[in-house]
Amino acid sequence: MSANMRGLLVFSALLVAALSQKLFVGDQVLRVIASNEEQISMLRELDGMEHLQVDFWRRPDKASLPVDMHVPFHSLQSIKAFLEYNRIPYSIMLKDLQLLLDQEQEEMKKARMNERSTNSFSYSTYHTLHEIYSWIDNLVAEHSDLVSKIQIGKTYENRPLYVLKFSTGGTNRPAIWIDTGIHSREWITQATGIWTAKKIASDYSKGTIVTSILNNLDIFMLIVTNPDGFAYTHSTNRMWRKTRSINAGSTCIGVDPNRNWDAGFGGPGASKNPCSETYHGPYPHSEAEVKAVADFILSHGNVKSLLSIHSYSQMLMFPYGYTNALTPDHEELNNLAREALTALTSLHGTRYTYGTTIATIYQADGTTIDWAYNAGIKYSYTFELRDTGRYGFILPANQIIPTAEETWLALGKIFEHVRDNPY
Ligand code: 0X9
Ligand code: ZN
Repeated sequence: MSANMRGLLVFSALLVAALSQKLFVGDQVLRVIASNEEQISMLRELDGMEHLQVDFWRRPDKASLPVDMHVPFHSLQSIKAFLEYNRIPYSIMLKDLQLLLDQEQEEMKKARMNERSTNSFSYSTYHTLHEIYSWIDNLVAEHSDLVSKIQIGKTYENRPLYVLKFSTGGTNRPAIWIDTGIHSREWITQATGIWTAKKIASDYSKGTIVTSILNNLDIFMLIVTNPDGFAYTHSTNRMWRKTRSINAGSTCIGVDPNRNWDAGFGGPGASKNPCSETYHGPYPHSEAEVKAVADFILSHGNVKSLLSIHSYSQMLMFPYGYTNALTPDHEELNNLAREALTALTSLHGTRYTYGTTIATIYQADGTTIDWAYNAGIKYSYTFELRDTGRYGFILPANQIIPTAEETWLALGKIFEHVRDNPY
């Protein structure tokens, strides 16, 4: 092939990418350390300012906690000038977001192969919605005595929402609910969900803790909780977080599905601005995805634990996020979190912080676990998986298995506690 032709091919490959995928060439992620409340409020004012397009990877809350912001190339100069002028210290966490995304794409391409059974599936790769949905069908076919698929509703764009049910019988046994990927760009969470589901299915017959768990409890897993957003992260914008619903009176798309629940809805730990990444939506459960989960859980009526998996920050949190008030179960939830994390850390030394959402990360209103707790589901936790910011949402695929393995140890402690403490 001539050099000319090769050049043309490279050029057209770039063109194809440019036509569909949003590019992040020269975009940076800055880690900002505000030193007082005034600086925190200045950072907050950047949220949802449409021309700057600052995307908070970790939101401003208390001074001294780092704030991570993804700044597009076109506003990098003004943001840096703004920070320097106001003497807000920062460091560059990611120098060029697109370089990382290119690497991620390369790795996904390399791994394409035979995925016709859940044994040949590549658990150390990220996958598309289509691939995950066929993997779900394979898992159900291979373990039809244990695993079934339930469609609990449809998304805004009419995609099916599929829940995996792990059950060895009984009628409406007490249950554990796990959702991953409610924020679509948190790819490590769906990948961890896939590994976990396979682990549950293949461990059952081996006489492990899974056996005793499933002899007492059912497990429900919603691996792609936000399919519209997830499809969009693959087709168009890798950094998409929200749903894909249209907002009346705004050109900005989507609602934050982790601000849309009926628990402290609309408070200051969410945004009223449809252009913000934490927009709470017009009313509680306005999002089809949120409503489908809430309706399913309420109609089930016997869910005892809800585990909602996010990334990143390495945190394990429990209610509340919308108020500083402690729940009556605070001690028990706190002790169980500590025990779960001791197990998690024992595998690879990964360190987590834990506590209530509001004390650990920031005030967040209308979140899944606060709704669940108020609905009577005592053991409600949110995980923020790896890492603490080196790669943030673009966690390299070679960390999927170690992340899933360590998380599994924490999940096991929670499962056992739920099994041994019926209520
Ligand atoms: O802001 C959020 O929604 C969560 N962080 S994330 O980076 N994954 O977006 C933290 C909120 C705490 N989550 C729950 N209480 N469910
Ligand atoms: Zn999240």
